[in-house]
This record gives sequence, structure tokens and C-alpha cells, in this order.
Amino acid sequence: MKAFAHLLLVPLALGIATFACKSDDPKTPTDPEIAEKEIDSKSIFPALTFTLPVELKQAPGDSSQFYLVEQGGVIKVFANAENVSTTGTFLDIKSKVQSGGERGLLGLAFHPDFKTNGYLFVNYTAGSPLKTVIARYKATSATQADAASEVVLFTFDQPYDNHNGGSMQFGKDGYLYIATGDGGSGGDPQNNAQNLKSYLGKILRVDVNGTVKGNYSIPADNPYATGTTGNVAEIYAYGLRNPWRISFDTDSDRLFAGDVGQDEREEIDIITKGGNYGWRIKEGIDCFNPDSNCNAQGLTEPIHDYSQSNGDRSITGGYVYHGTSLPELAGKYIYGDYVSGRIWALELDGSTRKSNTLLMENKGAISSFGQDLKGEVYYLNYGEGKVMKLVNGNLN
Ligand SMILES: [Ca+2]
Ligand SMILES: [Ca+2]
Repeated sequence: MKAFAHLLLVPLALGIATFACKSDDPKTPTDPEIAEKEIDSKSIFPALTFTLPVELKQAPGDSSQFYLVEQGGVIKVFANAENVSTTGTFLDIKSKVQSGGERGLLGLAFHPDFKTNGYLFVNYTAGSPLKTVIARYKATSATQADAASEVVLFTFDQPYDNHNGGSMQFGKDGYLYIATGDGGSGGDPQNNAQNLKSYLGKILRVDVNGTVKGNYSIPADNPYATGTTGNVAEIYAYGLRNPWRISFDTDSDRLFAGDVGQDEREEIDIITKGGNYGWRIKEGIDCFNPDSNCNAQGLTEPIHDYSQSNGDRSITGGYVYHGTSLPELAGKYIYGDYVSGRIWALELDGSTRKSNTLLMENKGAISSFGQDLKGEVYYLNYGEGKVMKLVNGNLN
């Protein structure tokens, strides 16, 4: 694993199978020149250092604080002020969480009515044999959730330690969208992503306000809502390998996913209901299994994909920028690569790619992006434990 040795940390890996490296000698980058040199990033809460940060969120309607998920099972809360020097523990469920490698507390989503009902949802790996748990907690205040308030919505088995997805977002439809990985190993040996009877390799969608399934319901227009075929009723879309970070464009309401590739290609998908995003038949735009002449009928191609040949080996999906401080990024999807530390801006024209611009390089192990309520974009440096913000390099 020569290519990753410089990271000096256990890779969160996000689906980087340890046997997945084909090129030990990454080629010289061929990306376009950094066109938007004024864009930089800075450590925005310099006094704060976190342990293996994997998620940054704000609660609906409250710009005064941030919530940061540490992979080991803790959610920290802190004031949205550059000079902040202290954090609080919003939730500590370390005792429930199996963490390490790609396992851990991997996702957080606040109920759209969090201010009134105090509900938040988490996605973590637990137990032996390993499973993913989707659970609700209740906060007693904006700075304290009740660790004893867990209500499990559902769980599903994880056949391997890696590829656990974990990202969760609420749509404007009020439903909770959940990204799951293909279960793990390499090459999806169980063919889970194409199996509609498996929770793995999917985008799931549930109604957290319902009780038909106990503590949630199935949206009536989910593709397999009736469950009569034996297909998983929670499925919204399928054919994903390890969607590591999904987000809604707060303007267009489109759902973006960064799907981590195997040995060759990383991809960005716009997720639509019932879509099949191809894995393990395809990896990005290439056939994977079989490795040539694959049947791509009915598969949705990525909106953008890139080769791993430049040392970019693990996409981290981000957010569509809607802030005010960097107008040149308005409406562009900001994403990065965990291994190379590069960050790009993808510009779409309708549903086709217009441009893809390299913004920054060597920004560390980018485990996640975040977006505040004003639309500004942040990312997390996993190894250094820092919250970084995209800023105007001429002003900072
Ligand atoms: Ca797994
Ligand atoms: Ca795909």
C-alpha cells in the first residue's frame, strides 16, 4: 500500500480495499490548472482539534452552533465562532459503537423539526457479527442529547468490516435518505448492490414520522413499497459500491452521491428514485464484472467520474455551494478525494457536466464535507482533526 504510506493513519479507507492498488507509481496529475486561485481553505476553529472527525452539521434553523461526529461514537457541539475554544459532548454512544477502519459512528441527520421535537438520527456499526444500526435519539436541549433515549428504526447485517456507507440526509420531502455500502470486501463478492433483497449498496428512504414499521414507515412511492416481491421496501436507488457522503442541493433538491470506486474509477451520481447506478456491473463508466462487454442496459451513468491513475483513489462527496463569500462557486458541487487531498468544483448544465475545476491540492485526508445554513462549505481533515472552510484566499 505504498501509495497511502504518507498518510500515517489508519485509513478510514472508505472502500479502499488493501489489495486494490494497481498502480504503485501514481502518474503526474493531468488535471487542469487551478483556475480559481483565489479559493483557499483555512482552519476555521483553530483552537479545536477533533478525534477522527467524519461529519459536520448544523441543526435546522440554528446557525449558532456546529455538531461534529467523531467516528469513535461521540458527537461534539460547539459555538459557530472562529475564536471558540471549548466543545461540549452532545451525545456519547461509544459503548454501543464498533469503530475502527471504516466502522464507527458514520452519519448524523437532524429531524427537520428538531427545534420542536429534539429528534436526531444516527448511523453506526455495532455488534458481533457486525451490523449497521439506524437509530433515533432525542435531545433535551440544543447542546445535549439523551444517550438513554435510543430508539432503533432498523438494522442490517454487515458481512465485512468495510464499505458501510453511513451518510444520511433529509430531503425536502421530509423523508430520511440513508446511504449504505455494498457490505465490503472487494468487488462486491455477494453481489449485494444489484440484489434488491439486500439493504447493501443502496440509497434507502424512510418516513421517520410513521409507525407502520414500528418506528418508521415506508414512503408510499418507494419503488418496492409494497414489499410483495420480497424486495427491500426501504430501497430508493441501488447499484452503489460505497456512497461516501450524499447531499441535497438546497436549491435544486437534487441528491448527489460520491461513490467510491474499486481499482480504477471514482464517481459522482445524481440519485433518482429507482435508479440503478451500476455497481458491480460497472465501476464508473467502465465495465467491472464482467470486465468487458457488460450489459449496461437500464444503468444510470455517473454525472462525472475520474480515473484513479493520478493518485485520486477515494472520492468524498460534498455539497453544492450556495454561500456568498465565494460567488465563483455558486451552484457548483464541491467534492474531494480522501487519498489525494484534492478538491474540485463540478459545474453542471442541467443534467450534463459543464466543467470540473481543480480548486486545491494536498489538503489531507478529507473525510467529509459540511455545509452551514448559509450555504458555505467546509471539509474535515481526518488526520489532523481540523474543520476547514473554503475561503477567499485573497482576503485570508
Ligand atoms: Ca461492511
Ligand atoms: Ca456507478
